[in-house]
Amino acid sequence: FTATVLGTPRIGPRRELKKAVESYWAGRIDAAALAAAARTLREQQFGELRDAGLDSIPVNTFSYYDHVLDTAVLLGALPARFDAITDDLDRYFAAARGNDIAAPLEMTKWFDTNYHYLVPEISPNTTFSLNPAKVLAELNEALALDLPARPVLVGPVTFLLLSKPVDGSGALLDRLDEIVPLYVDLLAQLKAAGAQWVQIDEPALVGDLDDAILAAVDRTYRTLAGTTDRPAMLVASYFGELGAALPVLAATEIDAVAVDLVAGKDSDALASIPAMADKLIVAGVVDGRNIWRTDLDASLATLGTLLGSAGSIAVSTSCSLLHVPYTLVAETELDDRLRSWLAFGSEKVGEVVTLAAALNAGPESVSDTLAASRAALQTRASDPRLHNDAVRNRLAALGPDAATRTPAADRRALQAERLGLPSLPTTTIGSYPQTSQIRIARAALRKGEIDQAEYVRRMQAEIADVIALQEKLGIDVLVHGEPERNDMVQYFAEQLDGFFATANGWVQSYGSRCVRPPILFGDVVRQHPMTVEWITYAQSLTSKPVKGMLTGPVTILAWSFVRDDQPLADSARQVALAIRDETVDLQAAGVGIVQVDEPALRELLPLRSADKPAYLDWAVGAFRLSTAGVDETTQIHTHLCYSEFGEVIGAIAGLDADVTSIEAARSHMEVLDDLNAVGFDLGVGPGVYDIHSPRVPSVEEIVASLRSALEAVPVERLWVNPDCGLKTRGTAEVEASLKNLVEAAAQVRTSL
Ligand code: THG
Ligand code: ZN
Repeated sequence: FTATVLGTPRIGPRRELKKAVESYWAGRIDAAALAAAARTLREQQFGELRDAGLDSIPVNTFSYYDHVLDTAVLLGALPARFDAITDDLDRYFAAARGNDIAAPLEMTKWFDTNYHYLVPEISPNTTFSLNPAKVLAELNEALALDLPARPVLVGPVTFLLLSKPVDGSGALLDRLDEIVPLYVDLLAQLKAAGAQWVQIDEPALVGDLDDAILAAVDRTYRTLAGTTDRPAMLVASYFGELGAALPVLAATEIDAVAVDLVAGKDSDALASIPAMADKLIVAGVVDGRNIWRTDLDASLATLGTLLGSAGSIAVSTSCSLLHVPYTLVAETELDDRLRSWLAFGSEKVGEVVTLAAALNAGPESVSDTLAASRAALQTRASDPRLHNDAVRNRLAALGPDAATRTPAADRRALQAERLGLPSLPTTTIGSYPQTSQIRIARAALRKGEIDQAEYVRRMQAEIADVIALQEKLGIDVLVHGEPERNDMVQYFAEQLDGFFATANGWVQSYGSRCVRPPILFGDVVRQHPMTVEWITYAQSLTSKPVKGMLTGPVTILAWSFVRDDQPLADSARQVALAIRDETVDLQAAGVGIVQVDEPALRELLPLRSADKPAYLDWAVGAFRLSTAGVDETTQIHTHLCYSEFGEVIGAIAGLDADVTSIEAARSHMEVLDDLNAVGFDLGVGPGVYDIHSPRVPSVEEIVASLRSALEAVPVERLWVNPDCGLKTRGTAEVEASLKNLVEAAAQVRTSL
C-alpha cells in the first residue's frame, strides 16, 4: 500500500460514541442500540477514509472505552475480581469503571499524550486465552464493505511493558512465552478471515531500551514474523524513535515498519540497515498529534531521503489520529487565515494522500494542492500575531533573579506572621462541585438567554455558597470554588492573546471523557487580569484568607496544541510571564496566598532518559518565573496530581513553592519519604483522603493519615487537605468529608 493512517479518532465527530456509551451506562439504551450506534460510526469513518483515497485502512482502532483494555480482553487477561460478571459488555465496563464490589483497573497516561489508558494487571495466576471476537467482527465488517482493511493490535512487548505486575508477579516480559502463541493463533485467524495486512503497535520501544527489551523484541518478532500462516506484518512505532530496536526488528521477517518522522530521527538509521531493502517503510511524516498544516515540501524532501533505504515507501501519519479532532469542517468560528494553517484528522488524511500521489506520480500531479499548501504556510510565517516585540523584549531583559525568591526559610517566618494560621492548617485544592446551576448558567450564557451581568450574578451566588460552606466547616484557608471555569486550561487560554479555542475540537481524554485543547498559535499576551475580580469578591465575604487560583505554564502547554515554530521552552516562558502578571495583580488586590497548579508537570516528561534533564530544567524554570514576581510575604502554593512522582521528585523541590499539595492518599504517604530524600523542606499537604471515590473518609482514618504524615514531616510544615480538586464530586459527600477532615485536624492539633 502507499497511503494510510496508523489509527483514527473514535469518540464520534459530534461525540456520538460518548453519548451512546453514557446512555448505556445510565440504562437509557440497551446493548443492541449501543452496538448499532458504534457500527454506524465505524461505517461512516471507513467510507470517509476510502473515499479520501487511502489504500490501506486501519480497523480495530475503534473502542468502547480504551484499546489497552480491549487488548487485555483479547488476551483473556482481566483480573479475576470481574469473573462473576457474566455479560461480556458489562464485565468490560466494570473493569473500566468499577462497580459495587470491584475496583476498576488503574488509569494512567498513554506515553506523553493527554490520552489515558487502563493498566492491565498481570498476576502469577493470570492464564491467558485468546478472545478474538472483537477484532474479527470489525475486520469482517470492513471486508464486507470491500475495504482494504488492516487490523491493528497492541503488540505483545508493549502490552506487557504497560501492564502492572500484581500479587507478586515478577518481570512481565517473562510472560511473552505465554502470549506470543496467542498472537500466532490470532494472525492465522486474521489471514483466514481475509486480512492482507496486520499492524502491530509497539510504541513502548521508543522509551528507554535495555538488553532485556531488545531480546524480547528479537524473540517475539522472530516468532511472529517467522510463521507463514499470517497476513503481511507491519510493526508500528510512534511518539519517538526506535533507535536500537530498529535493527533488531529489521533483522526479522516482518514486512514493514512504521517510523515517526515527526518526533523521531530514525530516517538516518534506516539508510544504513541493509535488511530494510526488501521491506516497506511506512513513513510517518504527517504529525498525528498536533493540528498544524503539514509543510508538504519538507515532507516530500524527507520521503526523498528514504527512497534508497527500503524496498518501498508508504506515506502515513506519525501516530494514530486519536489525538486530534475529527475535522476542521466543524469549526465555524475560525477566521479564514487561522483555518488555512490547520489540519485536523480528515485534513491530515488528505495530506497523506497528496504526499503519496506526489511520491508515486510526481509532484506535478498534485501541483495545485502543493501550491495552495505553500501559500497557506507563508501567511502563517508572516502573520503579525505570531510576534509581539513587547513580550519578547520583556523576556529577554529578565535576569536570572527574575525566577528566584528570597530563601524559603526567610519567607516562612514572614508569611506566618502575615497569615496567622494555626498549626496543621486546613484547606482544599481549589474546585468545588460543579452544580447543575453552574452548568445551566453557562449554557444559558452561550445561547444568549442571559447576559454577562446575570451570569456574573449567578457565579457570585455560587461563590457565596462555597465560602459560607467553608466558614461553617471551619476551614482555615478558603477557595472560591472555580464555578466560572469550564476547564482549568481552557479558561485561561480563552483570555490570553496567542491562543484560540475550537468550537468542536474534542479529543478523547479517557473513556467517554473528552477535552477541547486550545490552540497556541502566537506570542502570549495577557491583556487584562483574568481572576482578580472573582477572588476579591470571594475575599470580600470572609475574614479568613482566600487563595488565588491559577494554572501553571507547563500545564497550560501540556493541555493545549502548541506552536511548532519555536521551542516549547520559549512558549513556556511567555505563558509564565502572563501568569506572573496575574500573581502580582492578585497580590496588589490584597490576596496573601496564590496557588499555581501544575498537575501536568510529569506529563510532558520525555520518554527517553537522555532528554529528561533539559525538560525538567525549563519546566521548573517556567514555574519559578511565573511565581517569583510576588513579595516574600505572599505565600505560593502549588498542586500536583496523579502520584507516580518518581522521576520528577527533585523537580518538585526545585519549584520552590511555599506549600505543595500532592496526591498521597492512595500511596499511603510514601511520597513524603521520597520528598525527604531529595531534601525538600517546604510546606506540604499530602492528600489525606482520595477524592476519586465517593466514599466519605472517617475522622479516625484521616487522623491515622495525619499521624503517619507527621512521622515524615515536622508539624510546622504539614498542611491538611484532600488529594485533588472536588469538582467531580457531589455536594453532600464533599461536606461530610471536609467536616471529618477539619475534625481530624483539630484532634491531632490538640494532641500535639
Ligand atoms: N483539563 C484538561 N486536560 C486534562 C484534565 C483537565 N487532562 C488530564 C485530566 N484532566 C483528564 N481528566 C478529565 C476529566 C474530566 C473530563 C475530561 C478530562 C471531562 N470532560 C467533559 C466531558 O467529556 O464530558 C467535557 C468538559 C467540557 O465541557 O469542557 O469531564 O482537567 N484540559
Ligand atoms: Zn489534583
